[in-house]
Amino acid sequence: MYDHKTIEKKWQKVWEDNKTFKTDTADFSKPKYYVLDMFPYPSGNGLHVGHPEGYTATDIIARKKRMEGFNVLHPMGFDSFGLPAEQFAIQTGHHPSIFTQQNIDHFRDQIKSLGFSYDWDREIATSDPSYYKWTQWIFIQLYNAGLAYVDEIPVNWCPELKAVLANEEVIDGKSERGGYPVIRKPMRQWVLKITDYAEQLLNDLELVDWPESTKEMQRNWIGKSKGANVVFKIDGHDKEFTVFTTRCDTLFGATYCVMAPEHPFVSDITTPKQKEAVEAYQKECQSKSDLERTDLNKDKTGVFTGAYAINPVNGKKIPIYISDYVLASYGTGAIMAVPAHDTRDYEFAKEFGLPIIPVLEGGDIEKEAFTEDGVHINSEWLNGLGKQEAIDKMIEWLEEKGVGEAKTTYKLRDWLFSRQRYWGEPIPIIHMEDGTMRTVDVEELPLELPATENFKPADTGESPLANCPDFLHVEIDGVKGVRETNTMPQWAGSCWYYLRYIDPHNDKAIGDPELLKHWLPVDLYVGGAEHAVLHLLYSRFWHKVLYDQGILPTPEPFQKLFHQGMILGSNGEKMSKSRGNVVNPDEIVESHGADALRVYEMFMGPLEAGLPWSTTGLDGTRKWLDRVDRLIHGAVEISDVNDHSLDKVYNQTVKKVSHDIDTLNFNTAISQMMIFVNEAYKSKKLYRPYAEGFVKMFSAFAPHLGEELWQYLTDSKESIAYEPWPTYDENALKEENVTIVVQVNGKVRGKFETKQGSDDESLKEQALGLDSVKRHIEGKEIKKIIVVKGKVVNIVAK
Ligand code: ANZ
Repeated sequence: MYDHKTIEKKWQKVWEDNKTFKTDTADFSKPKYYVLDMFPYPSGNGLHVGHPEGYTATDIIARKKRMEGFNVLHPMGFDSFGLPAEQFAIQTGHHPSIFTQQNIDHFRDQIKSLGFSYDWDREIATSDPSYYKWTQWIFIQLYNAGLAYVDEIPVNWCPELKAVLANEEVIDGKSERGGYPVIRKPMRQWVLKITDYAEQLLNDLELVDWPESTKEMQRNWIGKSKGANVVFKIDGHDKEFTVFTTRCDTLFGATYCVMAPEHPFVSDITTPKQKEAVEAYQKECQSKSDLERTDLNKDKTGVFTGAYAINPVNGKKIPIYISDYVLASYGTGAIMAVPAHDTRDYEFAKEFGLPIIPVLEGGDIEKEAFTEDGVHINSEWLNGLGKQEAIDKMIEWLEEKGVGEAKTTYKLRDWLFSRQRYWGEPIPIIHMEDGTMRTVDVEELPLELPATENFKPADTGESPLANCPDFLHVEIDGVKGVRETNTMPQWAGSCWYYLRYIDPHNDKAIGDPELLKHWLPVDLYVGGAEHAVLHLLYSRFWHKVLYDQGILPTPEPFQKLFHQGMILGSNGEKMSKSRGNVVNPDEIVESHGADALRVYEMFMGPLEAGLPWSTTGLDGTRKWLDRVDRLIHGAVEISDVNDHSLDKVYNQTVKKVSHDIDTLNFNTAISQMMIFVNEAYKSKKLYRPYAEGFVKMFSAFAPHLGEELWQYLTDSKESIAYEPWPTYDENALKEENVTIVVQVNGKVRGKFETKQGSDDESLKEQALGLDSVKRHIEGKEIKKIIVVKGKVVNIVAK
């Protein structure tokens, strides 16, 4: 058994001392390859066995690309602002900055113990002022471009966390982190206008090589919907309101309207008789999340406002209700209800005894809404038309009468960007006494977080920074002002960190434009699918803004994206402290070694699959590494003469391993290496170039043992990291025999069958062995033998 503890430490020290994996990003002489991991949030729990899964995958690719002659950028850093550090700090009384630094140090040690080939000189932490200086700088660019604004809006307020959460952070009415209840509450907030980019974010998904499921999630999140706005007058009021509908062709079937309980008209139009019921209902809805409200299976609830709308196509008076199934934040916050053809409207109409008028032929509206296509009926001048024709005709009519228009709506909302928290980037804005707002001068960045001990959020939702008078009060040219006290959400730092790695120490710009131009986009990005609509949408948005400003050279940040699956507990359930099934990577590094952990995680199954941990599997992997170690260390003869016994399997192995790494099929690459090792043992002889080629491939997976074996095999003092990746001979792979024609002095004298890819020596030997050939060279001297591979052996004899 090889001594993993000694050799792993040894090689980690060599790499560190020699800066083996330092990248010169200004070296444009080689093709570039930028391979990126989603950087970790340095939690107090330390590294999880899930982290090394993606990190090993990218490390194998980085190592292969280096050996193929690419200039590889493979960095690592820490997403170190955010709620958990602050929660922990509040619970334990430790300052988040100290706690975060300890966690980063611990994470870095753990990551280094796994032998990843990161360029540590590029390490970044989002909570480092030299980093967040540029996060603040980007915010100023957004602000100056009119993409950051303040609004009084109903937000997702989590009383337990004392924080406002983005829609993306609320799942089933609970906070994504912690699972605490979330209510709706109006508050003054910073918002980023991601909606301005809805169309580009949607269209440019075409440009990238991403999992289709992730693209689809982004498409759904953006939620483009083509339809029409229709204006309804309110009976007895001079007010009118607008509804958004995707089916304006069903307007003749609209038998009532529904406003969201928060719709600004509700209090005005509600009759005195209905007031009490309406207000009680509004209050009830406050605590429900959008998701709960739109749940299809939920019983429909609502209240009549007492007011009536006038249907513009037929002048009919139809009642206006409020109901929570209509969301304030989508479309116009009001709908026309067509119960005959919309399921939710149907249920509501049944519940409240409202008329149901079919306007499409088909179905049985006694039983349920008919939501399929049908020819129009009960619709005067639309009768007989199909769906699209009727929609077109209705839009034409609405526009002509001035009571509506074609309209495209998006589900995407502007990004709620402020948090009432301490542990985040201060928003670089000053509110002046004269009512104006200004950005902090760029020369003054970073606007550092004040070092306060008083970082607990207030119950009011006011940010802890409001408790720091030195931070708060400023005077500019004699005018007093107060700083913005909200901080940025955790997503801010991770929106652009991949840019900073390219030029991490630049204090004049986010990055040198030449370097950004050379290195963008990221060629391969690997990380969890849970980021499909959060981080991955936000960073595309920022990237596009900076692209539009000419700061970045590409419209998209990440060319290829891959999601690794989750490593589950041995019981097949998610690893969690409460289940007691968490595997600690430190223990595995200690007991089996980092190489074993790496190879095991890559061998568990397809990278994208969720797979259960198995201790026997890990033991088996370690045994295989020992077998490889013995193979090179004398279990078979390493020979300088090729006996050809391994020609085929070696070339097959190079081909398959190379291909499988490129397509991230690491498990099958390992299987192929196992086949090679078995064949080598059977053959008892291993041709030296094959041993070397194998060790090179192996070193991408198990770099410590790989280096050790390389040193033993070649006496090289150099790291294997920049040795050329092995190549293979396609001919050696061919199964079929070929017929070789043998000529003597230009005349055909015989032929023979032989294995494809046989080398010249063996072809000559076989040719000279033929009886028909022997006859023609008898007594002559062989001057020359010319071999045309796979075809002819030409013997010149005199
Ligand atoms: C009348 C109608 C008739 C509708 C019909 C559908 C079918 P998507 O595709 O998701 O955009 N709607 C509009 N605004 C809403 C809101 N704020 N809250 C809840 N529902 C809302 O859906 C658009 C459809 O959802 C709209 O078209 C509207 O109902 C409803 F046979 O209008 B429809």
